[in-house]
Amino acid sequence: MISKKLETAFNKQINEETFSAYLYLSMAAYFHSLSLDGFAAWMKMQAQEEMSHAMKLFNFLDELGGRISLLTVKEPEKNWKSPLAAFTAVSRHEQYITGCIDGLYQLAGSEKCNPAQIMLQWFIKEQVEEESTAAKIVLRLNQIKDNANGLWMLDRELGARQHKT
Ligand code: OFO
Repeated sequence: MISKKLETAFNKQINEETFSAYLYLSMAAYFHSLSLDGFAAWMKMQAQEEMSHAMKLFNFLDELGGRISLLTVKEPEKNWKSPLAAFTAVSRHEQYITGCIDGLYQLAGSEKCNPAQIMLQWFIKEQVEEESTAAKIVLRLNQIKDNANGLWMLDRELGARQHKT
């Protein structure tokens, strides 16, 4: 059985992950508007990954006998001033999500919920990867600056992203 406090926090995290999916889909639309279809494909894949995170939490809360309660998903931004600004926003967002996961993990500890702590270790590791990937792309975009060829090459590279196995 899961405590009410932890149940509420899990429901909030389901909402955060769903918002992440929504934010990245909005970025996909932004990149399509710039004809950067590789960037857009990367974002669409990221959005799918975020929905799989939401579902992991959803299924886990259900298994633990918690009551799932879906909250309003806020409207994401629609425009960024450049690809660099968009990926800087990704990087900041992932740092924010890491903070949410860390808080949830600590709450699972103080509520003495070992299964939740064990499950959340997967998310802790995942956040290391999410932050590192975003930081690397921000670095590349900073190096590219206004170089159209560099942007085009990165677009091709990001478009080749494969689903995680
Ligand atoms: Fe779910 O990791 Fe990003 O937000």
